[in-house]
Amino acid sequence: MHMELQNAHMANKARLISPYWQNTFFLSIFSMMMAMRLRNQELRNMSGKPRLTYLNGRGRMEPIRWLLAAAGVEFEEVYLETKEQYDKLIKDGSLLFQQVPLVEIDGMKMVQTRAIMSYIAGKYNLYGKDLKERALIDMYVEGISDLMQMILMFPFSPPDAKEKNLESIKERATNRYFPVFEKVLKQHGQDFLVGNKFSWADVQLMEAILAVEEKVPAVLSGFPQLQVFKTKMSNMPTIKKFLQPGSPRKPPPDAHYVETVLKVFKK
Ligand code: IBG
Repeated sequence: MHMELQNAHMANKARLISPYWQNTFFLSIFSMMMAMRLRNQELRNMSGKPRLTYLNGRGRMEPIRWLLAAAGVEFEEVYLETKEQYDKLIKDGSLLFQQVPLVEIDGMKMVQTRAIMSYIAGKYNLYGKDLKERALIDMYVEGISDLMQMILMFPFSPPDAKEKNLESIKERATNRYFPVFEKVLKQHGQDFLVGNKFSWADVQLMEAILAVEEKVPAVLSGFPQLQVFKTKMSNMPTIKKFLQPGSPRKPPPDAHYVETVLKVFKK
């Protein structure tokens, strides 16, 4: 009898205890499953499409769009329309220097246009075969970036400076930058700027040619090599696709775009 009582007592105790053990057991299974799900999501993200966060316009993101498109890489875009969206990115710690472009790629939150593009160029074999080719690509890309910087700032120039700034773009393209690439292409007689192979420099030059032509339609008239280069680039399948309507390529900046930039980044 005593034994029976004791057994009954134990059983009661076990019943009292069991919900607790059940709870912790299910809780740990649940958290393990959640952790696995998160890890899966992370892995899926890492092998998934890069995600670009910027305004719905060219600005500093456009050369990145060009490079990804030329490499045949699809990407997703998040457009900043309000200051609140931008402030939230800063608050979340997504922007290392509180600036966009932001590109989420391979599990990284990358900022700084130049770093982003070097990574993409390296990853997709558009960055030369050795350090010296890479150095040449860097020089060409930086030169073209300096020209593009003038085009980038143009929509923000005050009305009375527009004419003068347009003239500077034309002058720099014609007398400083385009002659360099005309000469390079003429000298080696190859289709691409560096190493007889399609590279980041070609993509950057193609973008610049089209951007300057939008402002100065006859700018290539004295550059026969660049005309041929432009035609060949336009026919590369990935670039051809990017130049077609409906691609992620953005239109030239308009008044609404300028307004949005000023609104989003207002201090
Ligand atoms: N060195 C950085 C890079 O290359 O990524 C500069 C990035 C940068 O200037 N980002 C701007 C920004 O986030 C947006 S592009 N500004 C907020 C801040 O507080 O600095 C702005 C821009 C446009 C067009 I649009 C021409 C020039 C700049």
